[in-house]
Amino acid sequence: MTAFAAIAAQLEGQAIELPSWAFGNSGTRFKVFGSAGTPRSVEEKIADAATVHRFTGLAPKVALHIPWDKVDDYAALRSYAGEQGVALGTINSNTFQDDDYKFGALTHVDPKIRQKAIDHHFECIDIMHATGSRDLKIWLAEGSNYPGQADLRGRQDRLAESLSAIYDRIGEEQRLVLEYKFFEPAFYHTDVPDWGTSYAQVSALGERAVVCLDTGHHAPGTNIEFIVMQLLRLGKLGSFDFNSRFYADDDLIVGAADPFQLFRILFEVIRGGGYGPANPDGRSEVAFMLDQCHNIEDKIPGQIRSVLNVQEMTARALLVDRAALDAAQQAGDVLGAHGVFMDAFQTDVRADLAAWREERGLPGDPMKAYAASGYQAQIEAARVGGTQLSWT
Ligand code: PSV
Ligand code: MN
Ligand code: MN
Repeated sequence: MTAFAAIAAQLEGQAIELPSWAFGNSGTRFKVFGSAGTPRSVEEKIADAATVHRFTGLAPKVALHIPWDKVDDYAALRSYAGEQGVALGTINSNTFQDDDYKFGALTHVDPKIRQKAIDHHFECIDIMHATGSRDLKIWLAEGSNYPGQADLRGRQDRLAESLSAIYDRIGEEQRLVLEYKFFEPAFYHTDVPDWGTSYAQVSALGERAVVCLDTGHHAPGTNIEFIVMQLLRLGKLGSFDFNSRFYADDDLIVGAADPFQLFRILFEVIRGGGYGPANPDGRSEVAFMLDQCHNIEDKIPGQIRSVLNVQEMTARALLVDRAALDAAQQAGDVLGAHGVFMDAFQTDVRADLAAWREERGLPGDPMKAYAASGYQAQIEAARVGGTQLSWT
């Protein structure tokens, strides 16, 4: 049996949730470029996400951002997604685009503004009941720009109180997932800047509160796989927002900037039991999601490339000979252990994965198959008139 054949079964059932906002136009503060075929409705975003799933078999769910994806009838949206072949996934709240939140939302000094932000999360929970979603993901754009501007401790206490009100409202089968980010839009301090703060806040809430690790939200040089290991060890890694960064929160295609880092992260995920298909019972509570924007490239192939990158690095991480690695580590064989690790990273699995896909009725090369499918030309011709959706 080849090394790939030995791990092939563990690729079965891998699922990577797509963000609805990846299909809208996006850009930087300098310019948002429009592109032909961009969705004009939530339904068109879902249809594009379902297309990524059809070509890859890897993306069975779409995450929504509220209010970007606000509709009147979420049950109908759920049925529409089902007809397209996908399910609705994580519901992301949004407290970063309302003037009332200039000085904070869940941390604001004014109880009326805090309650408004809490009510927004209650609305998200109602939506989750209609969409069948498990996770409420909270990222807070809260902080301050100048030393002395805010009472850091008071804000942390108010955050704990607000989160507790939200947590009390989620259903038995639902989870509260708290994302951290070290800076931006606030530049001096951020209220949930790191995994430790997120961990402290969710630990105070209870079992169904967990941490979201967005790979783009760390300072340069941070050992992200160490954080992955620690959160898994503590039973608090809830989900990933995958993307790539060179400088700050770049939101580039996962695995594009630093494929080796993605490999190291996925190795720790597997090692720590966070990758279901490699576990004896085939289960894991860690959700894989993308959080990306496609500013200059076509969005659907951008998402196809992304999920393939995650699958490819998962396969390579599964190839690590754990017994040999363990033996070398125990023996203090520094270069031997490193060699075992690098052998797996440097294995080209692309041909094996193409064959694996074909065996399952999927295109061997999803990028090529999408380009040849005519879908892009079809949406470009059909989606004229109306307003193209953008990231916000
Ligand atoms: C914030 O930078 C973030 O990573 C959060 O997950 C938001 O919900 C998302 O970006 C919006 O793209
Ligand atoms: Mn994110
Ligand atoms: Mn981000």
